[in-house]
Amino acid sequence: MNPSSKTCDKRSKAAEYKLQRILNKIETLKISDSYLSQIKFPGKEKRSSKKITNYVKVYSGICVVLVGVTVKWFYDDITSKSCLVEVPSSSKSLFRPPEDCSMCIGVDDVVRLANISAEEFEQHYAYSATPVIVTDATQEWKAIKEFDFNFFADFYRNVKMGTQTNDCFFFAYKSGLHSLQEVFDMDEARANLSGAPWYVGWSTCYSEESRQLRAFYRRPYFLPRTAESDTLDWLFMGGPGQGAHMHVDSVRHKSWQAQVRGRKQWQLAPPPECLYACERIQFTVEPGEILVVDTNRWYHKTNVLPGDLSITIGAEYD
Ligand SMILES: O=C(O)CCC(=O)C(=O)O
Repeated sequence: MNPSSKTCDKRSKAAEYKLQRILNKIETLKISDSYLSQIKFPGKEKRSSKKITNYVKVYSGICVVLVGVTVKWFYDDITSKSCLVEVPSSSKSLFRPPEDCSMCIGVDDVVRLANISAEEFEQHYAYSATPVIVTDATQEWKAIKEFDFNFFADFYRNVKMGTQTNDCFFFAYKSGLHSLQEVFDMDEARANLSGAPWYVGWSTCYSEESRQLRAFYRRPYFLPRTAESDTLDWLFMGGPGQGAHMHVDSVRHKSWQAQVRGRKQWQLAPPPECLYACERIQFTVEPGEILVVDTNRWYHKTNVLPGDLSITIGAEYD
C-alpha cells in the first residue's frame, strides 16, 4: 500500500466515527425522518447560489465580449466596402435599369473619325452611345512600337509597383491562367501563340505601375478638356481566335480602348429590351486605332483576328 492510500484509510475511519456520533445523537433526540429531510443546510445553499452568481457573471462577461467583437467586425466590414452586399459582377447586368432605345435606334455601323477637335468630339460623340473609332490618335505613342509580350513580362517581373491605389482586376477568360504572375510564367511556345490559346485582361492598380506604363501612351487628344481619366487603366492581351464573351459592363464611365497591336473584331448588341428597335453591329479595330464605346450600355463581344498578338489599352473618362 502506498502512503496516500494510507492517509485515505485514516480519513474514512474518522468520517465513519463522526457519522456514527451524529446518528447516535439523532437516536437520543428522537428526530423523525420526515423532519430530517426538511432541514436546510444554509452553508451549502449559500455556496451554490454564490456559485450561480459567479457563473452568471462569467457568462455575461463572455457575451459582452462576443457582442463587442461582432459589432466591431461588422462595422469594419461595412466601412471597408462601398456596399453591404457585394453582387457578383456577372449578375450585375440583371439589375440594370431598362435602356431608352434612342441610344441605338439608327446606329448601323461604327463612325470612323480623324483629326477631330476635342470640342467637336465632346459635342457629338464623347457622351453619346454611338460607337466611334478615331484612326489617328496614337501616332506619337511609344507603346505602338514597344508593347509586346516580353515588354509586359519584363515590366511585371521587375518594376516596383508602389502603393496600391485602387482595386486590381484580372480576367482569365478561357485561358486557365489565374493571375498576371501565371501569365508571365507561361512557357515560351504558349507565349509565342504556338501552344494552348489564351486571352486575359487586367487593370492597373499600383501608383508606380500606372505612372511607368503611362509614359508609353498619352491621354487621347480628342477627349473633352474637362474630362477626367480614371486612375485605373485596362489592358487586354491574347492570341487569335480568343476574346471576351458577350457581356455588358457595370463600370463607372464610358471608355476609350486603343488597339496597340493586332486586329480585333467587335460585335455590339443592343440591350435585350431594344432588340426589335436596334441592330447588332460588327466592325474591326485596326492597330493604332482607338475605339470609344459605352460598354455599360452596349452588350459586346470581341475576337482577335488571325495574325499578331492583340494588345489593347484603355481607360474610362467622365
Ligand atoms: O477588349 C476586349 O477584348 C474586351 C473588352 C471588354 O470586354 C470591355 O472593355 O468591357
